[in-house]
Amino acid sequence: MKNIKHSWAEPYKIKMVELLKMTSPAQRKKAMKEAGYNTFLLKSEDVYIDLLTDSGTSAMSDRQWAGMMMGDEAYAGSRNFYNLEKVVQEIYGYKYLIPTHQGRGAENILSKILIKKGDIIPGNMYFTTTRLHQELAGGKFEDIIIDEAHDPENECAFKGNVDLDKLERLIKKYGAEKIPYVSIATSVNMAGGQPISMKNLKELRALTKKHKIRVIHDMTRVAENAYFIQQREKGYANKPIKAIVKEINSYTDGATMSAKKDALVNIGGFLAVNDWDVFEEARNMVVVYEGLHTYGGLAGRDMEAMAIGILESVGDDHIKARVGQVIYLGEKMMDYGVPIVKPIGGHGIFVDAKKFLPHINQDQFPAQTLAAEIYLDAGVRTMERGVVSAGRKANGENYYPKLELVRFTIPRRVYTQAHMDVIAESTARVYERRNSIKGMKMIYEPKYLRFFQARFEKL
Ligand code: PLI
Repeated sequence: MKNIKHSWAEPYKIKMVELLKMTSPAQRKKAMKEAGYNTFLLKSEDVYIDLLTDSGTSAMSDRQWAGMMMGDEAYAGSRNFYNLEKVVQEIYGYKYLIPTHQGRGAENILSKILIKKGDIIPGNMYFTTTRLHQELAGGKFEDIIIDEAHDPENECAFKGNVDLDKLERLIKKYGAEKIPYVSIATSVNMAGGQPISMKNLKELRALTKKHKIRVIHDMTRVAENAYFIQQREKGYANKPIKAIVKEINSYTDGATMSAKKDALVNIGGFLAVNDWDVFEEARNMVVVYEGLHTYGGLAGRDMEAMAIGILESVGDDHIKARVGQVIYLGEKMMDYGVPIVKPIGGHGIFVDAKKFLPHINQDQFPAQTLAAEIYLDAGVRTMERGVVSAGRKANGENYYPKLELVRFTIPRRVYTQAHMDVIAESTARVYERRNSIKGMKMIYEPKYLRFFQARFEKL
């Protein structure tokens, strides 16, 4: 009896379903060609299992939908804003809240307020929209994540950690006055959903305090990070996710949030800060870019759904099943020999396209190619996270990231274990015929965030 394992299961049952459309290989071939071999340009109707992103794609609960009906759509002072403000203060521990339409709305406002031309913004790996807003505000991003994060095979438990020596070197080189804040993400997206440890956060806080530098937290996937701290870090095994989330935030001065991920809503985000002066400026600026400070581009009902979603997102059972499903898929892929980023991250499986397609060099877009091939096999939509996503430097040169990945992002509470089986099997089939796959060339490139709209042709 001792050896019978305790499996996790979803802490919910299904009340409503959305029917999926199956496609034929010929339909997929046509759709992919029309989409310029960019999975972002596929019509969702042509997709069977959609793993493009976990952003805005989660299933809301009956309580969240009930909350939508309680929307107070007053232009100013909506009841739902005050509910959300209370939840942000109680669950996340930040003092002042500015709602925004989504995460990048908060990044825009924060970057404009804190960054001056010529400033340096160190961070634990770039994120596409975050870095772009820092650059548009006149700043330069510097990567200070530990080297292990750039190695898909390295099994370090906290690959999202900051290398404090790298940060100290930047402070010495540029001076603390040139560094408006350290940009810190929990569950580092581009590294494969890798967590930062509490110990590292505490050390970062101590170092930045000494130099009077703020720490700004991209808390888009903070609950998933908290789960890894609970599972892996000494002293946290018996702490609830809620307490861990609050402790993480306590080492930072403010946060930008895309509530479309952890917080289980289809739209919404916010900026939250502890500093009154920054809040005052943000409250002023939000009126220009988003909407009044008590709605920031959202409907009252959206804010209510977000408030309820935040409460659900820090439930221990919720997060165990959420990350459990991701780990289930990752282990299946590894059983088939598919090369993935290890350890398995919190929001998806990141397939190592350099290892999968070693015969395609980075100028021929191995990850973009692989994402197209995965779709062609069974209609599973994934996304490139490699040289296309990395974009170009200010001088026009391509960034060449070490990581060339295809992201299989799992929406929360949407797909079943059987879907995970289908995904792993489809990927294994593509892996079997990997030697016959050829690279691509880019035939259209937009100026900003090119991965969204670029078009390709097969070589
Ligand atoms: O998509 P937004 O504007 O709500 O959020 C931007 C954003 C900020 N930070 C991080 C870590 C993100 O992952 C993020 C958005 N991510 C998307 C859309 C994704 O597919 O991962």
